[in-house]
Amino acid sequence: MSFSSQMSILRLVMHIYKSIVEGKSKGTKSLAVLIDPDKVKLANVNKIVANAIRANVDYFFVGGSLILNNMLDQVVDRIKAISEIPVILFPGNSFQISYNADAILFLSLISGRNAELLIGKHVVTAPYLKQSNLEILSTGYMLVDGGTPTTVSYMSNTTPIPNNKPDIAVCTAMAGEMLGLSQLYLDAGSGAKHTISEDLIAKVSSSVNVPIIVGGGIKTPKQANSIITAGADIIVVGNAFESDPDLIMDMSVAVHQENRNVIS
Ligand code: 1GP
Repeated sequence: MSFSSQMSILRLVMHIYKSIVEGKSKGTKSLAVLIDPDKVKLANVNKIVANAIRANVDYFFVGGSLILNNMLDQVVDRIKAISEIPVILFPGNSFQISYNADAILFLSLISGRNAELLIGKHVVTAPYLKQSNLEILSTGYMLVDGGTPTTVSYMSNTTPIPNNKPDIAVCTAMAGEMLGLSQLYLDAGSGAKHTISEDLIAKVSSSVNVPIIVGGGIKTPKQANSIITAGADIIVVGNAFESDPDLIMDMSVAVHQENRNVIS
């Protein structure tokens, strides 16, 4: 196959990344609802998805640090059955692959020094992903201290970047971009006591060109709006929506409120 045909196939396949990059270049902001198959009851998925559709949510992220109940496929299928919002896997380990999702965050834990999570697991997973139709979103995953030990820091055996050390985050982000990672995910971890500081987000955002995803501990529309204003392109919220699915609408309004001005 010629290089140009390969590139056209790549362009066809990479429609989610294309929409993320277009959003970034226009300055529009997005909201992702995180559904953790371990925490959510299947019966609640319908309500979360219905609220997300009404609120014009941009993406579903599905995954968690552990998968205890083997519900990943069922949760993905339930979402896909009732909505057209793209479903992106956010895997906590190499077992968390559902071929029925639209894309996968192919995460390299660049804030840590655990070789398995930088490249080892990827070598094992690559042939499975190659056989799938999943869009692969190479993502530099940066764990930032959210004020409490999280499952992800324990499971990954890595130390998060201190929230008050933006220089470390900036250098890590620049290195991730130079290595060719196509986006960065700054995560304080699910259930973080406090969100990633606006100062750190702003400094990272102004140091790289790739899209920035931010999550962990976001509970209020005000917090989401401050994080967006600091420079995040996509906000991820999980826990807060699991406790109160009706919060999705207000959070979506807060994230999307400037988009209308950008588009018009
Ligand atoms: C965790 O960024 C996500 O990896 C979302 O965190 O569940 O605290 O919203 P919360």
